[in-house]
Amino acid sequence: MKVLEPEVIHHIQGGVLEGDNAEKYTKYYKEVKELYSGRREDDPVVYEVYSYTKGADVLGNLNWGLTVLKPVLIDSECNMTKGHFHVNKDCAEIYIGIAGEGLLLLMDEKGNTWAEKVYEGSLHHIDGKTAHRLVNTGDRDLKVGACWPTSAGHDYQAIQDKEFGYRIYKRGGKLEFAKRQDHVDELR
Ligand code: M6P
Ligand code: ZN
Repeated sequence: MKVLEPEVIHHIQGGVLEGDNAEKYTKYYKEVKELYSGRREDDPVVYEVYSYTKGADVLGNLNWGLTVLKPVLIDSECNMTKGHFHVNKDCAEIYIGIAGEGLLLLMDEKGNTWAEKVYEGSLHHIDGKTAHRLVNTGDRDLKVGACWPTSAGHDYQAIQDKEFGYRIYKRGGKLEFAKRQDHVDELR
């Protein structure tokens, strides 16, 4: 029997994805500056996303991803990913906290917004109809692994049309949750 080396290695302890088939993109602050309420003059890296898949066009196949969210503040607002709904609402996703501390901001289709704490070992099942955004509330990189179907697709427009109900700030070491003006919590 042939015994092969894995195509990609996820160095869980302090590392990232490594291998010819691992992909990576880097988001700079200026590419996503409209996410935040305040402004910065410089242009730091805000997050990196690594991913690995095979046969993305085969229904039922999966992606593995790693998000590395930097511990930067934008005028006291905690750094966050863009966040998205899935285009295909039948596709759920699992997140696993790997390092750092943060919140997984979740929003249903009505706009109800809540959060789950993220830290090493925390597991999060994200329903296919629920928007999801990571927020780094700690002082070091927040690393989160993710597994989702290749057929899920990212719907960013729906988030621009109906933003998450809360912004998260850190002032004097304390978190503050600011409800958006037009937001009404119906369920939670
Ligand atoms: C995780 C997964 C990816 C997602 C990435 C960054 O790795 O959910 O699908 O692209 O986080 O999140 P976003 O696309 O919302 O910026
Ligand atoms: Zn997703």
